[in-house]
Amino acid sequence: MSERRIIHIDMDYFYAQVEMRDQPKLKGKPVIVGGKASGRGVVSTASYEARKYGVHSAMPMAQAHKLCPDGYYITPHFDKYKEASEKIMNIFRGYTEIVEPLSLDEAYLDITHLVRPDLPASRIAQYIREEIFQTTQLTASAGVSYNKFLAKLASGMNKPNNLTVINYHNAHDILMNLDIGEFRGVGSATKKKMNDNGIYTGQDLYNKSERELIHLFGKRGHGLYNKARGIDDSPVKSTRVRKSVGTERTFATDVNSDEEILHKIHELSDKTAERLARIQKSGKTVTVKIKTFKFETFSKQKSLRDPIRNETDIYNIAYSLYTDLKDPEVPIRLVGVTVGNLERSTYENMSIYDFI
Ligand code: TTP
Ligand code: MG
Repeated sequence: MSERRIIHIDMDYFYAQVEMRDQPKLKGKPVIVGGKASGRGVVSTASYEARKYGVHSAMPMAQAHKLCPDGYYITPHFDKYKEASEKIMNIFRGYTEIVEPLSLDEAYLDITHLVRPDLPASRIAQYIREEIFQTTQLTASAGVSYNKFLAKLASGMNKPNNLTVINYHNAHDILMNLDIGEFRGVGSATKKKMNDNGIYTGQDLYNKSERELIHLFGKRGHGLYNKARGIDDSPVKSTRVRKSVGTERTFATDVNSDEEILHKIHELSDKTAERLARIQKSGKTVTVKIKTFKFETFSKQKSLRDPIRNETDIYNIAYSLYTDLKDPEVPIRLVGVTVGNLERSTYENMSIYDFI
């Protein structure tokens, strides 16, 4: 398999972080999100402050209460987590089409095609983390490497709010020192069997022959042998084809000035063009959305004969849609520009972003 660049992104203490964002008095406090302590509720997750008390995911709530009696206990708000999740997945898809979500808060991204000598994978990962924070006010950790196994390992190494790179220089040392339980696919039963056979670390695993591992673990033996060597050829499996690319912004205060709103639409058209260029797509529909100060949403769409992707074309159409849509009396709080009905770009409709 040729050289790849993979990012694994995982939000930090996800449910708890969302709750702490929305209730600032919880900042820096031990926060535990989960079911009720009565009955059989378990911990969904805990803030890092609560983890210091030994509280962790899947622990019975009653036990968490014993370990951390002064913690702040919150029942989950799944709609909020879902909303944040959609936002981050949307950000990922603005960078690459090859996104494999693993859960609400976690995904693999194959960004091989985006990397350039002046734009290393780690910088792209940093941009993604920044965009997540700007959009959701939540922090994420990222791991960057040349395969999925190592990217995921990396993202967990310096949590929370960090970026970790595993490359050909440091991979071997990291793997040799790794507890055997940290290898992907090694659950508690396998871990016990490993320990029974004298395997406690990556180094111990590395020292076993492939034949021995196949003898002990059957079909999985080959994969384990490779993991100890940092080899993992599994592809990032994207789960859906992207149908549109859009960007939206909420104003700090409700706005009624056409000049200001059109300025924003110009920026959003630029941003959308940039995203289209990254994924090498053009689209045949442009949609402008506005949300009024009363939270009513209106949108208007135009379908085109030929696909477009450059910032000027997008802006021109968005401009006319906006003038049709906007009521001069009504201040707005949010504006969005989306290009849909996507297809692969041809040279003629490329934008300046293709040449920088
Ligand atoms: P994780 O990413 O495993 O954990 P986390 O984001 O809370 O913390 P971190 O990544 O910083 O270690 O899981 C994501 C969310 O999934 C988590 O916030 C809550 C939910 N979850 C459960 O409901 N039950 C579980 O057993 C686990 C592991 C997670
Ligand atoms: Mg997480």
